Amino acid sequence: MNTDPDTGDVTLYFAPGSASMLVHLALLEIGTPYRLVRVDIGGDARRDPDYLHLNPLGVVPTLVVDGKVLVESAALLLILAERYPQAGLAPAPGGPARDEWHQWVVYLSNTLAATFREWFYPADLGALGTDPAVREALQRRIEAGWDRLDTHLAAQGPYMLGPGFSGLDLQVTMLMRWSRKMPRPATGWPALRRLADLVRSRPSWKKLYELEGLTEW
Ligand SMILES: N[C@@H](CCC(=O)N[C@@H](CS)C(=O)NCC(=O)O)C(=O)O
Repeated sequence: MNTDPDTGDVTLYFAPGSASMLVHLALLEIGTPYRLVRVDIGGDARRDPDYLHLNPLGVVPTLVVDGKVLVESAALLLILAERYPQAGLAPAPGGPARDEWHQWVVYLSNTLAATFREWFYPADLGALGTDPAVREALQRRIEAGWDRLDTHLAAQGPYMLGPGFSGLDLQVTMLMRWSRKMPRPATGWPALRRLADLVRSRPSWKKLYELEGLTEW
């Protein structure tokens, strides 16, 4: 772990380009000070007892807010959007788009992101994980997600909630990025491509690339 000494009362444990990217982007959009701690999810550092104490699954992200340990990237987006309403990551409670906000955050997390987890971590599925038929099924499920999102965006975009940006657009674009080396990357769907271009032109995206040392889309 590398620790940035510039601390705030928000600390994000992250790995470049991983699920922590959503939380990091949200923090950059919010503009609140935060401390960044890099976790080596490929090596032994992931099993660092101090980190496992924070997050028993040893995965990223973990967010510590005022001493409270919080996990699950989509939940962290909901938590941050509620804690910092002025950032406009979510539509206001009671407003017309609030239900859609909840619906999409959960869909993206429990369908698309969960399938990506099995795509990137075949061992989660035991011996079946590397079975070509299973790989193919996972690929098709991810592509079905792009179909669904692209249809939605073509009809109601350019952003997930219509004319205005929200945290959902960060979530979708992070997932799209994960598909870049797949046989059919998400940028092949036109309305998704348009959304990714909008999100990639935001200062938060550019800053994240700088801070996490990312280069390729
Ligand atoms: N559902 C969790 C998934 C977190 C997750 O699987 N993170 C991956 C990186 S994208 C990780 O830490 N992998 C390391 C490992 O499983 O060993 C979330 O969204 O926060």
